[in-house]
Amino acid sequence: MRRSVLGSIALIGAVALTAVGCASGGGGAGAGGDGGGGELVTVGFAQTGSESGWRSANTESMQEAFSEENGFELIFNAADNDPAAQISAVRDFISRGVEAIVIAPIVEDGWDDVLQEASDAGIPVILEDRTVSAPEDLYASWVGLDFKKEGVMAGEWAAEEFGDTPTKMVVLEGTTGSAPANDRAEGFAEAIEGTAIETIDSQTGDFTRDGGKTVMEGFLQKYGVDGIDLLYAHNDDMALGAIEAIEAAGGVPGEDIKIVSIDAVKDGMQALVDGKINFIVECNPLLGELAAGLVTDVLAGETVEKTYYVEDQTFTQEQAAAVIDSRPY
Ligand code: GYE
Repeated sequence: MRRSVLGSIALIGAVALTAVGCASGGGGAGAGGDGGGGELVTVGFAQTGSESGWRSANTESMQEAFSEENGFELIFNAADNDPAAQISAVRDFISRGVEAIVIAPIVEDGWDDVLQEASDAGIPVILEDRTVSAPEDLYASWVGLDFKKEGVMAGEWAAEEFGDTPTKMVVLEGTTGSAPANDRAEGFAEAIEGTAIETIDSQTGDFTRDGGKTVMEGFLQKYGVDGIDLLYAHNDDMALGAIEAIEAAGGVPGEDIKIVSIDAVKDGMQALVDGKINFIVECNPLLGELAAGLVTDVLAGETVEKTYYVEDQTFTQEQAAAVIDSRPY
């Protein structure tokens, strides 16, 4: 936990410095390292797709931070959750000779070759949001959230809530092979170890509302509303889809079936306030400024850390009601 706080403080410091540098440089990118003169720094950003409310907020945050006003020309690609298409987009950025590449990797595996190609071409890569399994020296830095800790926090709530009471749980997993799906599953499992919570089924809903709804319909057909006590959804959107399925099956979400999810996007927080979700662990999508600060620093030849964790918090129904109107996403 200490590491996360220090990491984000250090990074916020770096971003603040960068902003000062830009302002005194007369609006030029400053960080491009190619003599500047007001030229924009060309950055390719390979986004996962547009699967969730979290993703929309993340895309917006990135587009705002990598704006022309801030000295960047952003080439944006959203791969529709297709790992091969995302790798092609990165190859395209390399062949266009962008100055830096930012990636939100859909899945953890399969990055070694293309990261090596970027490295051979002398183009630094910054990862945001999700992590990769490739060796660390193939990218400059990563900024994102501690997904395992998010899973632990969700699991601790469930352990506290159900403890020794025999509990039948279903799980809506995120995209198979993605870092948040892997780590949120691992963290939750650790936290509920030794409790009477039993996972009766677990399938991917691909982080989408439709996916969550369809998979939950299947669970309900198989076990019935009465056969499920708890749903753990790896993100709010899948929980929201599941809520529709539970209501259509005549159940009361948040009562007949308790729900814990991760993200804390607006619609999720509203469902929590309405009592349809019981607990949410936050996952902050506002990573744009931090990613842009890293790109600037790396291009300026500054030393940066390999990993920067942004801190998350948790929300009960009362806590959500108190903050929902003041949250930016
Ligand atoms: O939780 C989910 C999105 O990678 C942390 O991706 C991100 C996850 C987020 O689709 O809603």
